[in-house]
Amino acid sequence: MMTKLLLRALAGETLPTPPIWMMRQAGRYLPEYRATRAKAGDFLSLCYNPELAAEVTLQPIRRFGFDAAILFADILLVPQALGADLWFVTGEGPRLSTITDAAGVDALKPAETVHETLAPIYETVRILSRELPRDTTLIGFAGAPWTVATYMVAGRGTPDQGPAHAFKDADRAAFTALIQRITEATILYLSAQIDAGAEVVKLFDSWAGSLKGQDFDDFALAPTAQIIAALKERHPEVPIIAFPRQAGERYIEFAKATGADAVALDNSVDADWAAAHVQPGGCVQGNLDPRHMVTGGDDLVREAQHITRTFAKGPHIFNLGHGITPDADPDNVARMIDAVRSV
Ligand code: 1CP
Repeated sequence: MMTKLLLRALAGETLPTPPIWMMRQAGRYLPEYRATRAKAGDFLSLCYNPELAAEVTLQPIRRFGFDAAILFADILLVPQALGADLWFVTGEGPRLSTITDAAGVDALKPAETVHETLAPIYETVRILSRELPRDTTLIGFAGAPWTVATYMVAGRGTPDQGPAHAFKDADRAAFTALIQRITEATILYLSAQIDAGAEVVKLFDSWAGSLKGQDFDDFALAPTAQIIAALKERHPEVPIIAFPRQAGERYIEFAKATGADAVALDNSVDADWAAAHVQPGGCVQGNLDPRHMVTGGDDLVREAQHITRTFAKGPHIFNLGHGITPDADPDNVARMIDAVRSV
């Protein structure tokens, strides 16, 4: 019998208490994470060190008893595996070599070679699938192609994804080839995570909200649907969560159009609207504003319980609408979990 709460919600079951986990639950707001990271050296060394990456994945499980653990890695490891240079500037964020034209896309490595770089990540997954508590579900992940492409084109995070839009508008065929290369690499990467023991996978399309109309169809929906179809063919039993952040109205069609088992709602989405229009299409995840993890208090409890009650009539996974921030107070995380479980 299937007992893990996260898997039951993803199978469409309406539960008395939703499973809970949190985006970026392993991270800088936790003193034990900061200590392990200091031991690893820099962020990328931590990602590629299976023992230490497994350790930081387990830290929030030990401290809070979440229903799911998410593999510790980063969406930008796939560009690196495809041949991009990647480094992290302390206090600023990731930097990559840029790709701005067809020649840059052609120079990328073939998708089949990504395992050479990503093998340590599969080892992290294997360690976790041995060491996690029996009731905790292991989530693997990757960035969705559009979001990954925005970093590969600009070489960094951008407020409006301007460089990726400029490339797409200047040479749609070359940009489509870039999306296709990332799509193929992502299928191989996620499939290997599943072979290593990931029980669920999630696709992070953090910048989906800047795509409109046909661009949303071509670069958010279509590649996500292609990845999901390929994974379902190889691993029909593994549920997939899609996170088309800031997709707005387009959340309504997203699960059906892509084959995702659940959609993760960002915190700009009104819970009552999503319960009426998105949840009838399947399981939803979300969507507490991460700022409550900083400010706490009665507002945190009220809002966490409002979300829990609003989604109680259908399958729901409690989560934040985006990642927890480094200035969050760990005590507020415990308060949030108590609030949800006492509804
Ligand atoms: O200094 C540090 O220790 C690094 C901070 C950090 C962490 C903890 C980065 C750099 N990545 C991560 C881990 C991470 N990233 C996980 C691990 C699992 C967990 O959730 O606990 C996951 C799932 C991600 C995914 C990720 N990386 C996304 C998608 C989700 C989102 O937040 O929108 C994105 C956009 C990235 C890129 C990235 N990596 C790191 C940073 C600071 C960024 C954002 C850069 C930017 O846009 O400027």
